[in-house]
Amino acid sequence: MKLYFSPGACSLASHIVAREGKLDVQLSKVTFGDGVRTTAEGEDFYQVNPKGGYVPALRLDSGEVLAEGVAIMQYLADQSAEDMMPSKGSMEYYRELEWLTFISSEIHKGFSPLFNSALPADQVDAQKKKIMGRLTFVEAELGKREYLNGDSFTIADAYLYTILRWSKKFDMDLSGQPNITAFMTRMDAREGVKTALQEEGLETFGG
Ligand SMILES: N[C@@H](CCC(=O)N[C@@H](CS)C(=O)NCC(=O)O)C(=O)O
Repeated sequence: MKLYFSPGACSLASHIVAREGKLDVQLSKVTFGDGVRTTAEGEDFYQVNPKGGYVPALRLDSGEVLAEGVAIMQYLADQSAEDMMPSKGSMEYYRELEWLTFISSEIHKGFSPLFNSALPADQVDAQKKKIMGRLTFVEAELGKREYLNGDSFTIADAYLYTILRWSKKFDMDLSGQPNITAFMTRMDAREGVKTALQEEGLETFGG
């Protein structure tokens, strides 16, 4: 399998799942240029992911390409012998889907407008306030357990960690959320996380 990624982007979550799952996944770095996106192998990335040339995308051994981080992470978890996803049909499974959807639509896509450097300052402030509001719920939940869906790592943790790394880039202070901060530290220490960060040339959240 080959994972198309951009360093520190949301594709890091799929990368972490691949490494936590001890899977044989090769990497292909996508370079974002002006109207051009090229893979490490020189392919036109818009052809690899025709939905819009965004990362992550996973090329399966069959040659087929799977896109959308939430689908990729679940696919990788299913390929792995590591337990990173609750059993289908259990209540924990639906909780996992609840977390993945919440992170995708409420947190990940809450951050997305901030990457537009032309966004007016009042909208930047409003967007940050909205994200911090969503994090109030996450903070309370992480006070009850070590990871989002229990006391062991699941794919939703990789996703939350990846997105919350962006808080530093946008000067959002998480120190008032001790449970979230402890979660980030816990994630920083995981072997799969350290490997994925090192392969993307990134520092841990704690630095
Ligand atoms: N719906 C996609 C969105 C992925 C996404 O937002 N990717 C960003 C990086 S974090 C990207 O490649 N953005 C470039 C673009 O949208 O043109 C998913 O959940 O996987």
